[in-house]
Amino acid sequence: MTVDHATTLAEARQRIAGAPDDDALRELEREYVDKSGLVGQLLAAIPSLEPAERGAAGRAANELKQAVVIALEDRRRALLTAALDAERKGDGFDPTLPPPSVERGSLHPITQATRRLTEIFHAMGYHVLDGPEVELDWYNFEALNISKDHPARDSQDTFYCDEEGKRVLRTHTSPVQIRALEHLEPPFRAVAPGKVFRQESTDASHEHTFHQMEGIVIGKDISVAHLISAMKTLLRGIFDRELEVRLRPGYFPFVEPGFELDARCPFCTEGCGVCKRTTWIELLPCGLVHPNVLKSGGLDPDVWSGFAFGLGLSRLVMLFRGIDDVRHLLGGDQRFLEQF
Ligand code: FA5
Repeated sequence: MTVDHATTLAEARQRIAGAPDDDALRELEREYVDKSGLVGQLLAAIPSLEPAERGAAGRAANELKQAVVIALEDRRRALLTAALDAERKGDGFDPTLPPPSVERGSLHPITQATRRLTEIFHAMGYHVLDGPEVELDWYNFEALNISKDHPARDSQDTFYCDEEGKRVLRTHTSPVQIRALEHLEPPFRAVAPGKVFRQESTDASHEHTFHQMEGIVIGKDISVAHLISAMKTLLRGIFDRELEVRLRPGYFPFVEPGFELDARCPFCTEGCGVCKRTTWIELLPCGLVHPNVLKSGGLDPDVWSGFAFGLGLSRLVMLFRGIDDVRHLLGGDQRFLEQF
């Protein structure tokens, strides 16, 4: 196969210079440079030449290839520059400006708090459990020692899901206590974060849908001292330091005795807006698991005992983040959410 290299190169350069776009350039590249193209054919023909001619033929074919490749690159660059110039003139695009900032999402403050707290509990050996939001009346009330006519039901005004009142939107995360008792082999420790629902009029500190985190520890000879110690460890995990706690009596049918646990305000020493000038913040209700609850979960109260607590996650997040109205949390207002 013989070609006049100078003429071929001149013709290739002319065609490349006139190529209108990238597709046309790719087509010319195929025609000249690829294995099946002209240069490929020249190289493939070398073994059939006289040995004395092979070296010169190889060099000539490679020089032709190099020259065509350079011409292709030059044209590509020229087309790109022309496109940028056109764009710049057209709509003010300036490739020298930094690109517009990318809008990044973030985790909801409740999710952030849930992850932080479950990490702390996980490190203390707690299982992290989930439970259904549509719950049977048995788990939400009966098994927790709250019978049909129990006045405690009034404090947890309930959304019923059927006429017979068998299914409810869970009013607290405590039903997971019973499910944990049913499924885990004692002794065990578990927390269950999640959404709960109450049919009540809303205000800055009451929402119909909010988050709690239940905790339950079952073992032998569990006492209030264990409960206090666990809560102090939790506080150390949150605040990175020791905080004094105190118990006030509290009534919940599923614990006996029941308490409200307060912690020394982590933000002041003499009273501030967060602790309403008292130097104490209400942290959570808690207590020792009632024997009837242990029985509902299939455990013998003469052998096993335990403590339980119900952290108001939504209120804790408000406290931490300085949020003045619980309704912002699930309100879906992007201006609120963008702050986190
Ligand atoms: C209970 O729900 C119990 N199940 C907690 C418990 C668990 C007690 C285990 C003992 C042992 P209470 O109704 O107080 O208790 O709610 C617990 C927390 O949820 C409250 O301290 C508060 O922080 C939060 N909370 C209650 N109602 C609302 C509401 N409407 N909006 C936002 N947070 C609320």
